[in-house]
Amino acid sequence: MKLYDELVWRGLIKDISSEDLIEKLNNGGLTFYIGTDPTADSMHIGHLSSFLISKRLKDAGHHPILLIGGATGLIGDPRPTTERAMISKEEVMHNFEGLKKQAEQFFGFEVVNNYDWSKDINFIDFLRDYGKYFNVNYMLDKDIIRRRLESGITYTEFSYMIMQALDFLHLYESKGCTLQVAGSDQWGNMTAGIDLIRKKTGKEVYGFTMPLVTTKDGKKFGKSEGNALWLDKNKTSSYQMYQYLINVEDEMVIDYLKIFTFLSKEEIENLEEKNKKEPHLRLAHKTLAKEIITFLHGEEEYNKAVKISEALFSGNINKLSLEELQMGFQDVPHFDIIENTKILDLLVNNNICSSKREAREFLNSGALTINEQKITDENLMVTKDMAIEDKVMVLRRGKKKYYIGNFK
Ligand code: 545
Repeated sequence: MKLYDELVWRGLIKDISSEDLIEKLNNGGLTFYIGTDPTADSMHIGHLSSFLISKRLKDAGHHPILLIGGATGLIGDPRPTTERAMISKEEVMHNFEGLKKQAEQFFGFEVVNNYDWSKDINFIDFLRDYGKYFNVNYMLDKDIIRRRLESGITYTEFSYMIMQALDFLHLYESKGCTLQVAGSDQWGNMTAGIDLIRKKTGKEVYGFTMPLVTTKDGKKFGKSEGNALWLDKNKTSSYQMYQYLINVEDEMVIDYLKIFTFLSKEEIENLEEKNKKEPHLRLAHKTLAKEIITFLHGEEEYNKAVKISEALFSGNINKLSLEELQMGFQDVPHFDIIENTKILDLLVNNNICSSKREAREFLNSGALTINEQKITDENLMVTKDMAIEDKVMVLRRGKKKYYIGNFK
């Protein structure tokens, strides 16, 4: 299958600037870029979908450049809704370093920083050499800008598209970059660059966008309880990533396999068949989790996530290492334990039970376990030798309510 047809099949093409790009994509050899602003020091799953396209293009013989916006990050790309809070220069530089490290770790792409060329443009030259090519009506006609006129947009954010446009011009003139790739929210900024290059050089460059990845009801993909799914495993563990991916909506799992994995059309269609016949095996979900976590963090991390998930599901946590335990129970309530605390005090003081009476009820009914051992003695004194490696105690109340006690 030709590259363009594969991108269409995978649902990765939303807008394309010219039909001429189709043959150019299929022929290979284009230098292209994708940009991201350093709004955080780690990428999240929202970056992954668009950056994986860059890997698909690279594998098809094109040359990727990853731009991290050390300059545009100081200005703020206007959102359809509200003005962004300005980020300090120190924070932008800190975030830049974090993203650069990840870009090299996950993709190995050439990384450029638009601060390197933007910092040398003085205010008058900006207005004369670039601003002169932007008619205000043209700028107001961009969808996101138009939607901001009611709530208000500052001159700073209004100027952003000129900065992104001059990036494309700079990369075109300095590196022969003739294609920009982005998610669909970037169409206005992208076409601003295409138009600037045409006006300044008479040359045609190209862009295409991909649809933003959503859930079945159109919500942003990759938000779990309001938190982003970070690609930094110290922010979002492979276990948390696994839990999210294994539970994506059944109706969406095949689409996500197309977007987030390098499995072939045949492999994905086979999975679709198996998924229909034996949905309870959740083979498509497990494959999605395996492909993404293995790509990001390696097979060992994936196996760890599966091991923790199975141990928690079956309830026998004793085969988990201390590190696996802490990863698995990262999101449950934690508290410190002082040696020789009476169990009734421990249960009430840490809000596991609401009163000593309730604690006695749970103890008598065998509803409380420490490291999966039922505890029933209300006079029990909690000691380190009851903990895993004298450090960690997993308390479970009822079927699924877990708590982690740490001996200091
Ligand atoms: C700056 C200068 C350029 C070219 C591009 C840029 C960045 C661009 C932008 N991109 C988005 C972004 O988001 C940060 C949070 C993580 C998603 O703002 N003006 O920086 C997103 N981009 C990836 C995709 C996107 C886009 O990083 O393009 O559509 C999200 O999938 O929103 O010369």
